[in-house]
Amino acid sequence: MRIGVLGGDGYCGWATALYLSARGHSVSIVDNFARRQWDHELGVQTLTPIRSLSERLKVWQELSGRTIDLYVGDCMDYDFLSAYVKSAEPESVIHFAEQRAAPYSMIDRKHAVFTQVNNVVGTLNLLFALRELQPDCHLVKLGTMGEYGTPNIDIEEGYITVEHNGRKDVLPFPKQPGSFYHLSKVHDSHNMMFACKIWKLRATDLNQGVVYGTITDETALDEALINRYDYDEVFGTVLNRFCVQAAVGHPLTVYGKGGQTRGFLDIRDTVRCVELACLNPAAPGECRVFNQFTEQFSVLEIAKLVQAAGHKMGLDVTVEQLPDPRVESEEHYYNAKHSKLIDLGLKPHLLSDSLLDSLMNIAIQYRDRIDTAMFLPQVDWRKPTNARNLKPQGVPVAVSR
Ligand code: NAD
Ligand code: USQ
Repeated sequence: MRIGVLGGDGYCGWATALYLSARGHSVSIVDNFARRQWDHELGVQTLTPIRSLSERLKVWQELSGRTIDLYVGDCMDYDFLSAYVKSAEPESVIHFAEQRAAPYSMIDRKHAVFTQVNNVVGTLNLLFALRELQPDCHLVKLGTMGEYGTPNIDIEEGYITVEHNGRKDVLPFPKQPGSFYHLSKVHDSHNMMFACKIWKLRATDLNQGVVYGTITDETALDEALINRYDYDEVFGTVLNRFCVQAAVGHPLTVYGKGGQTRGFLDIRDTVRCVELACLNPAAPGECRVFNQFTEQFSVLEIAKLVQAAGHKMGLDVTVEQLPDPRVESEEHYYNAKHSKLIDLGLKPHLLSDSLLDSLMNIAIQYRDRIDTAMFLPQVDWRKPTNARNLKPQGVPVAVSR
């Protein structure tokens, strides 16, 4: 299959591009390297020393004999994106290319506006490019479990049957997202549903949970193929952060009561889920939703698992409950359905001690690159952030750290 991976230089996108290429698909990557610039802007870096994309692709070709085509450009630029679709003629396009950190979108007005424009306009451009040039192409779009928020009822996969005043309908599940980033995904979902309805496009919205892990079979082949491992307060996700904190003896930073419950999955399952969606496309006019996670945990449960794994490795791991910088329910009901990908054949990698050990061992291997100043939260949902070097975009600042 000809598959486009938009955002193929990022954490999920890089692992996915290699996985699909290894399975014989003809893969092309689109990326504008915005993510590498955001790292520069925030003064952070991934724990793992990632190489330039051109070097990664060269090494992959040498090792696998397979070529991945690269298109460098911005999804917000319609001329570029439509030229890409025309040239690559993808049968499936996997859209990862968005600003994906909730804290980044909550820094201040500029970052909120940037996040929503980047994400919503990129997806809209893609919908228009597919309609114009490749209407049968299956759009596989990364959404997020955070679109639903934490309602006091079970969460369905995208749609819910509602009975009201004696009438019944199947409607989109109510959305109560918790950041301007998560809101951008809700806006995308609505635009996709509408485009599928009026133009008979085919789309799958993958409402993914929090991803953990860094190693996949392909990225493990050579250090030049190593994937990102973010642990900073803006882009680092909770389990990855806790493993790095444990490795250097920093208290695990549980926000608030720690009862925040989320769906989680191993990055090895991210790549497989995306492949399953591509191999089993939506029908023309269908906008289906899969909840893409394998297990649910509270933040405190995650901290206890990391603490236990650390103790087994002889590490002194403590847990510190910090005031929650976010506005979110710290204790709540949570039961989200997630059977559609299992029905298509997903065999989940469940969170294991060996995975936690390996994440901590990677942290120990690259401990010279760990900056503990990246652990404590600075972005506050309640007010604009002026701390550290998190300044509005485009305003030159002298950084001293
Ligand atoms: P990432 O930041 O590592 O990668 C995103 C990539 O997209 C980057 O390489 C970036 O340069 C590129 N990009 C962003 N905007 C672009 C634009 N306008 N034009 C071209 N390229 C652009 O993020 P990730 O963790 O790989 O996440 C990928 C997708 O999966 C995102 O849409 C995210 O919302 C979703 N997701 C991620 C997680 C997670 O835990 N990482 C969980 C659920 C959903
Ligand atoms: N948290 C802590 N301590 C930390 C970091 C986070 O307690 O040091 C808490 C947060 O307050 C939150 C939970 O852990 O309650 C998850 O936070 P996170 O930063 O791991 O994840 P989140 O902000 O939700 O975003 C990540 C990805 C995003 C994706 C989302 C999936 O960055 O792209 O959409 O996970 S979901 O959470 O299902 O919406």
